[in-house]
Amino acid sequence: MILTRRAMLIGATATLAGCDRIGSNARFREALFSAENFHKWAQRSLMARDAMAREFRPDQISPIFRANGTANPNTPEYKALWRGNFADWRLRVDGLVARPLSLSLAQLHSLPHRQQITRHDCVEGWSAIGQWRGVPLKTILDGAGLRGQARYIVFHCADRMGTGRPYYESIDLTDAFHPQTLLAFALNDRPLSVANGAPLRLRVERQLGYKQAKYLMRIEAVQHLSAIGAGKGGYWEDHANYDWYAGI
Ligand SMILES: Nc1nc2c(c(=O)[nH]1)N[C@H]1C(S)=C(S)[C@@H](COP(=O)(O)O)O[C@H]1N2
Ligand SMILES: [Mo]
Repeated sequence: MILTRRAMLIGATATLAGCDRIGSNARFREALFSAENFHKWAQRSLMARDAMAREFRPDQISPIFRANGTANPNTPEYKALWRGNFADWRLRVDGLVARPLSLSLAQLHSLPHRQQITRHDCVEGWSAIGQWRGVPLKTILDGAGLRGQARYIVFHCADRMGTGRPYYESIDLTDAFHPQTLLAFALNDRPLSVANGAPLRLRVERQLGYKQAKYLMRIEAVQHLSAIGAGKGGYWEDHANYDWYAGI
C-alpha cells in the first residue's frame, strides 16, 4: 500500500534475510553485500528526501509572484468555470484508488489546511518566495485509498500548450506523502489568481518550478508513467528533455 520509509526498510530486511537462506557461494555473497550497500544508500537518500524544504518569514515574501508558462488556460471549458467563480469546478481523483473522488473547492476548503512560506525556483533563472495555503495531498490520497500497485501520482491540468497537448506532471509516493506537498488554493492569503494556477495547484516544495502543476483538474494514481503523454512523466519532460526528478 502506501510506501512509508519503515515499510520499505522492513521489506528490504525481509528480502535480505530471505536471500541468506537461498545460497552461500561467493558470487552470491558479493551480490548480497552490494544489496546491503544499496540498502544503506537507499536509506540515506530516503531520509534526505523526507527532509523539509526551507520555510521563510512573512517579511521575506516576494512583493510579486510572477507568472510563468501558461498565464490563462483560455479554453472555453476553463473560461466557463472561471465565470462561475469555479463553483462548478471539480477535482477528480482516480486511477489506482479504492474510492474515486470528485471534490469541489468548498469541500477542499473544509478539510484541514497547511500554510507554508517557501521559495519557488524556476529553471529559467528566477525565484520567488510565497505563502501557500492548501490541503496536504496525503489527506486526499488517504481519502481515496491508494491501491497497492500505485507508484506515481499524475496531475492533469486545464491548459494546453503550444503543441496542443495538455500540461501534466507526476511525482513519486515519497514526494506525494511529504508533509509540505499541498494542493494549494491560496497564495499570500488570497485565492489563487488565474496567472498563478486558479483554482488549485500543486506545491511540491523540494522540486523545481515546472513540477508545480497549475490549473489542476484531475489527479490520477498509476503504476507506470509510460501510458501518459510521451511517457516521460510530464509535459516538459516529454517536449524539452527536462529531468523527471527535479529535486533540490
Ligand atoms: N498547468 C501548468 N502548470 C505549470 C506551468 C504551466 O505552463 N502550466 N508552468 C510551470 C513552470 S515552468 C513554473 S516556473 C511554474 C510557474 O508558476 P507561477 O506561474 O505561479 O509563477 O508553474 C509550473 N506549472
Ligand atoms: Mo519554470
